[in-house]
Amino acid sequence: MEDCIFCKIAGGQIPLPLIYEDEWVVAFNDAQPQAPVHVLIVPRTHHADVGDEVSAELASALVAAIPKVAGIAGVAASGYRTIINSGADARQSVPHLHVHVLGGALMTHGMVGFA
Ligand code: DGP
Repeated sequence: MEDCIFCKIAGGQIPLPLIYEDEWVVAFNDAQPQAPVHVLIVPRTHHADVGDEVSAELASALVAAIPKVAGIAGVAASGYRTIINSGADARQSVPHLHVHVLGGALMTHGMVGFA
């Protein structure tokens, strides 16, 4: 999709070092990391959020990429959290479906903070 930053990264128009890539997704470091490890897994095709229709193959590939990325990032054994933000209350800032993979340090018990 034109003017979508993640489409441009996934399509190579904005070159970034990729941590992982396959037929369905690319993964790269978040530009504003919120953990020692903070990787984004992004479908190559444009979907606004997790409520947008995706094929079973893409859904499967997106989930399958999570442990692969965690392994490459070195947090598979220590543990990691995955987050998919959707919409305004979740403060989704890039309207292209993506999975955050966060880890590298012990997290607090609470999963969310409210404004
Ligand atoms: P979300 O709030 O779930 O939409 O998260 C979007 C994330 O994307 C946010 O943590 C910052 C990151 N981000 C936005 N633009 C870029 C970019 O151009 N490059 C990279 N590496 N990350 C980006």
